[in-house]
Amino acid sequence: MATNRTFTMIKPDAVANGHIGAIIDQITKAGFKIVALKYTALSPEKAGEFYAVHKERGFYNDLVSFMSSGPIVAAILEKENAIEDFRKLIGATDPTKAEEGTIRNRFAKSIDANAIHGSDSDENAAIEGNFFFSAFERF
Ligand code: 3AN
Repeated sequence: MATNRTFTMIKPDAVANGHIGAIIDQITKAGFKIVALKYTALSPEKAGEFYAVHKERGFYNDLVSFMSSGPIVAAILEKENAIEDFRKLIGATDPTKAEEGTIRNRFAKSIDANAIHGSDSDENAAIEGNFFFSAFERF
């Protein structure tokens, strides 16, 4: 398993608000190497599949409709200690609690439209990366 890789999505709110470039800049300046990158969109079915672990949560339907509301940027990133360091870089799920200078602090508007996703474990990073990318799309 790729212990130094994480998976991210720049969410529809951050894409719509024109923050793709600034977010990728912050990610690469923090030392993450881009292994795979894609500008795409999730259908409601695909978003439901991606967030299946949250199926029982009250916010699931809103999350699925938000995540399929517009294009996203998906990426696999590589760095030593990638999972933990990337979670630090993006900040808390609720942007009002996200530390100053984090991606969510800078670009997120609310807990559901929170600009960016970051995997929470090596196992999920591999599952999420495989959801979007074939072996031929990784460098
Ligand atoms: P994170 O993205 O910080 O790992 P998760 O995995 O717990 O957070 O939740 C997945 C996504 O579900 C979040 N990125 C956010 O968009 C949404 N979410 C989580 N908790 C809530 C909540 N209490 N209310 C609304 N949306 C939520």
